[in-house]
Amino acid sequence: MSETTNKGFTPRIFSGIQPSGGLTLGNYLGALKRFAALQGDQAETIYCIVDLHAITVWQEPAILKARIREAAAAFMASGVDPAQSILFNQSQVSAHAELAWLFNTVARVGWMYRMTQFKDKAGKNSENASLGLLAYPALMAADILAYQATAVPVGEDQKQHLELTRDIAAKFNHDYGVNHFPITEPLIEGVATRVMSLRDGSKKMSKSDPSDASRINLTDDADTIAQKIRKARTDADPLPGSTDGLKDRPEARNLVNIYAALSDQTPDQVLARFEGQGFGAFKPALAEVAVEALSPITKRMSEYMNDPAEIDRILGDGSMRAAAVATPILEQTKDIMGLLRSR
Ligand code: AQP
Repeated sequence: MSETTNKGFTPRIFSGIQPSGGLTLGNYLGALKRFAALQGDQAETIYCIVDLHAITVWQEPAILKARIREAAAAFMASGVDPAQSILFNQSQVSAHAELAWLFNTVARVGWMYRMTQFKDKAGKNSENASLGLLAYPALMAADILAYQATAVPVGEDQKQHLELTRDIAAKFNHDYGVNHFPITEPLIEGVATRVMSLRDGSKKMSKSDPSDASRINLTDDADTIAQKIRKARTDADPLPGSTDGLKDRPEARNLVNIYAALSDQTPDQVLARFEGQGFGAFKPALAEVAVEALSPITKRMSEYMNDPAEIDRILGDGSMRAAAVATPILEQTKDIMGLLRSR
């Protein structure tokens, strides 16, 4: 691969979330909270509800539309300001799908088959998975590179897809002898880059997990949050004084990390306070912190959801601003590839 640097590219942050279910505490801590925090830094921030990704597995049309609006409400309730950032849904900006096709000709089939998310989601019957589920990472590369984004804040689970985006950018630049796409940096930071299921410490908390008890939804009320935390799987031992003592205790480590992320502390600070105490004491304290952090978000979300026309207006406006950035980059890409443009 040729040497490529990000010198000369405008610092730009892009990230997205699928409206494939109600958003969870994992999406909040791994993504939304950080999206909001990154605004106003030196980089432009562009945030997207990736509805074209969501349809790689079946979505009921009537429910999908509501989920797109609900995701927009969650972004704004978490602090993403549509005046400071570009906020839109992917299917309203056709550059994403067009660039994804161009990248389908750059990416190799073998790269796609290696993706663990494809293996997990396609399961044993992968012949019957949609072609879109296999090609998903090429669309994700297009999402990012349509804006020549230099950095992408994501949770740990998206690391492999980000590496594939970098491979596509590098191969494109090398094959066509250009420095057209940046080699995007993943921003995987903090203690909550991989929030785990409340029912199984070896599984990621996920909006499409069949068990609602496995996750905290951003729409859950205070009683539901407290009840889910009370029933969360743990072990019988008291909490240790430092994170070294959590090594072989995935469920305990997960709850301590959630507490730390919600209260902006380090896990060691949390353990210094709870050392020697059991989950009978820790869980109610965690529930309190979770309700305190999430209930203002839930309240703001429902206020936004009361005005769907305003959400649609914001997404429409964001789409036009996003297209204004992406369209010239797409056109340059076509020129580089030798595709004729005569209008
Ligand atoms: N459990 C998690 N911990 C930390 N970060 C997480 N993210 C998702 N789950 C966790 C981050 O949220 C962003 C959006 O993810 P996505 O909606 O594109 O898809 P996903 O990663 O596949 O999330 P889900 O909730 O598991 O969705 P489904 O169930 O539809 O597959 C990403 O930055 C992700 O890292």
